[in-house]
Amino acid sequence: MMEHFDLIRSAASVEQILRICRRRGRILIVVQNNPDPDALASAAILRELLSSHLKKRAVIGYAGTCGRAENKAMNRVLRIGARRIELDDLEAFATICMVDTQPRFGNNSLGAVCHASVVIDHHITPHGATPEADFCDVRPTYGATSTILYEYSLVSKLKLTPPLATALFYGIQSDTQDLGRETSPADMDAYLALFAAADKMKLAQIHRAPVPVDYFRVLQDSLIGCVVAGTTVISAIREGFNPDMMAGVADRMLRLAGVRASVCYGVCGDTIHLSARTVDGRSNAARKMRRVVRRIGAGGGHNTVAGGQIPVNGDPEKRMAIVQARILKAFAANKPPKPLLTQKRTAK
Ligand SMILES: [Mn+2]
Repeated sequence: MMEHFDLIRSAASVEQILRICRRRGRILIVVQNNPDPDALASAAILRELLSSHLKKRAVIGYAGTCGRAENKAMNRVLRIGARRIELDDLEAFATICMVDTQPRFGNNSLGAVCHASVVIDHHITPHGATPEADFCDVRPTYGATSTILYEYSLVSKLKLTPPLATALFYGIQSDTQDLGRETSPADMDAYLALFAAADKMKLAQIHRAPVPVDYFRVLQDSLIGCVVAGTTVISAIREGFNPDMMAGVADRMLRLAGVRASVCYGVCGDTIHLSARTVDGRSNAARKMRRVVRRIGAGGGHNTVAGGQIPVNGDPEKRMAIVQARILKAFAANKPPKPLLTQKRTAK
């Protein structure tokens, strides 16, 4: 059952992490600006590990918002307690750990202003580099950082309470889309082992979390502005009150028959957030995403899942037009875009 895990590596990692975090001072576990379930679960397990082995209570923090309804529910229902951290708060922490993100990633603005002691992640570090940290455990073949943390729990004999098992299960489930995307054998082993221990009632509360009316407003907006170019579907959102919505829309639109790639971008505050999904890994979503954001933003990801951020810097409409043109160029090789729905756009 556990033959797919890299327990030797995990045991060495746990030893290093505990050695680094043992020093005096408070510990901050940094997740993405808009933390996803994989990040929240990974952070919760790391905090538990530090608490049980070092008797130190770490804070889980992010610089943006925990906006997606399911993620909010997860944070609350499973008592993860991740909270917003201001840049000024960073001084209070002696040791900074990062999970499911890396110091120079665009999805995490804390990394640019502090030194990370520990990085645990499954995203590729661009240009074949290693993250700038005292210690890192980066496994790009894994479908979820949660799987790495599950291995840590095994090698450190950490008892997983039902909420922690539920968090890890949901982290793997959502990052791999129920093992259907970018999944390694280790993810499958972890998922199966955790399924038995997960609290199904709490999982249901998370999966079916109530959504605000803005959710439907964004959905409508995404359909009205949607175009299909070749086998790529592109959705645009003018007021995307929460960056997580772009990923949800990109996922949803990938289901359109005949489509091989789905990109959604939208303005959220002073940033255009992008999310891309492809049907298979050969099209390399991350590389195309990096082409879209080149010199005007940041982005990356995996073969079939990618994300990016571009500062608005002026007129959002103009910027969106530029972004749309770049997406077309990178993902649809200048195929002419056609509106998805023929109905007339209703005046706002
Ligand atoms: Mn992840």
